[in-house]
Amino acid sequence: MVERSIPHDAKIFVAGHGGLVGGAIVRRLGDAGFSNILTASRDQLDLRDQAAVNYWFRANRPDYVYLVAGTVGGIWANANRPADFIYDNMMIHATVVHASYLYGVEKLLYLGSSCIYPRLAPQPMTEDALLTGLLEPTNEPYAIAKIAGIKTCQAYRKQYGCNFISGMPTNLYGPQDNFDLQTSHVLPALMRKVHEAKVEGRNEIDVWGSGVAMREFLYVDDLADACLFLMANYDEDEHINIGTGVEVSIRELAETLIEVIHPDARIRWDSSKPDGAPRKLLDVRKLTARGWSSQTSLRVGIERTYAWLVEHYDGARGIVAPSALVS
Ligand code: GFB
Repeated sequence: MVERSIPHDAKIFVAGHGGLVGGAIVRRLGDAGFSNILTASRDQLDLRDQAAVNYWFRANRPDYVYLVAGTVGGIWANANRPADFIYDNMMIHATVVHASYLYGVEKLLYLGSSCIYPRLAPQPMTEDALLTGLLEPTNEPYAIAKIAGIKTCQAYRKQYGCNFISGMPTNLYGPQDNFDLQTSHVLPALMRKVHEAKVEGRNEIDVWGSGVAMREFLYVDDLADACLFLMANYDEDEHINIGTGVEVSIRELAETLIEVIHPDARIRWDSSKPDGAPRKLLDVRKLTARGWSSQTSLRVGIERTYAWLVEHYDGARGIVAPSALVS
């Protein structure tokens, strides 16, 4: 393991700073004393445009890059916008990696997703399960783009000697998440449904699927901490899993949210909606062996995220974060 001391005045580009993950990384970098953080809004820079990205890199010359931008969403958004999910993500990964090579970036961290692994991979999923079987159909285009991102980093490492690494986080949640009921992931969607039932004096919550699907949830501030850790300590070709090692069923998740927010609420199952992958638990031994593990329990993460939602909730318009689209 190489412990790299990153100078606090290094130029650090967070691609995707407006989203759940990028926002948390910017906060964590600030807390750690990094003073030269570069960001570019969607209006300033279309990350899908290679010429624009090259121009931006030539003008700004970042030393380190966190590549956490992308079009993201839950099971419904993935199933209904497959073209956006494959096109935007393939383009963003390719342009930023290529420009990082062209303009001599010292190190780049790319983030994928646990959906890169086969639908029926043995659980918990180890890094070497990649490309050993068929993907979950509800998010295949997104997963293919994410796999292409890993392979792009590896190809630039092999051909040009670039220190580009990849982390694979499990399902994420936290402040600044997308709370749109159709396009979001399960945790923010259910949190909002339970909250709205409480404020509107209702007791029934619609939950999609059968509730038996199992998921692992990582609080986004823990992910940001892991990203800084990997930037300083990980230099290998192979991607590395980032998770908690703990899974819950969707039923248990819904019950926990109800317990925290609105104990009188009852679940109404909507079996017309898909369950998606049956299980998605990451094997995190590779990361823990290097000295990092998550700190925030699901219960504490839910309480913090709910406090944020209450503070930012606008009953008239609801909460729809821009990260529903390209972050
Ligand atoms: O978080 P989620 O949308 O995505 O759904 P995935 C997880 C599970 O929660 C599924 C159930 O079994 C859903 O049926 N669920 C229950 C709900 N109620 C709801 C609800 O109100 N909204 C949502 N969204 N789900 C995504 C992938 O998969 O996870 C992406 O599509 C990515 O590619 C991401 O990998 C992390 O965990 O199934």
